[in-house]
Amino acid sequence: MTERTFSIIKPDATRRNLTGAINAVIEGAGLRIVAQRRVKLSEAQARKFYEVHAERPFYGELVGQMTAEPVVVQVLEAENAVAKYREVMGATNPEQAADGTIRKQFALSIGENSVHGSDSIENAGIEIAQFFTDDQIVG
Ligand code: DAT
Ligand code: MG
Repeated sequence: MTERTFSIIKPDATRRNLTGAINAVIEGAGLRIVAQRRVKLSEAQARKFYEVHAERPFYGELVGQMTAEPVVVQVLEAENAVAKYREVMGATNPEQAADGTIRKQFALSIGENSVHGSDSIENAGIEIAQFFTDDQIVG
């Protein structure tokens, strides 16, 4: 079934001019970029987006990194988009990411790991709605 997932190209990647290279991997895997915008996250936006991690020791560092420089927020569409993008991204820790994945190719560390992707269909819907209205998504 055609599905949508939410993606962020993180500051470590936008800073190194990797937006196009990452989009090439995304599109090469058959995911369609059906919405995309460059934005500098406010601290409130980043805290809300990652609020499930609020109690984790790295939360402050994560919010700091996500707000340091612009990000690119995206909606990706494909069959099984959520699982497919998780596969294309690779493991959270780039040392454990498979060859050819975005994180294996581009991530600097477990924290600066270049991309975010939703971990469930339900969260994809919640995350997309934080950044895009329906009319901004053109499938
Ligand atoms: P993912 O981004 O693969 O879904 P996650 O949801 O567990 O991973 O964590 C969200 C982000 O938090 C992750 O992309 C980078 C940061 N993070 C996770 N674990 C970390 C750790 N042990 N040290 C530093 N940052 C971490
Ligand atoms: Mg996650």
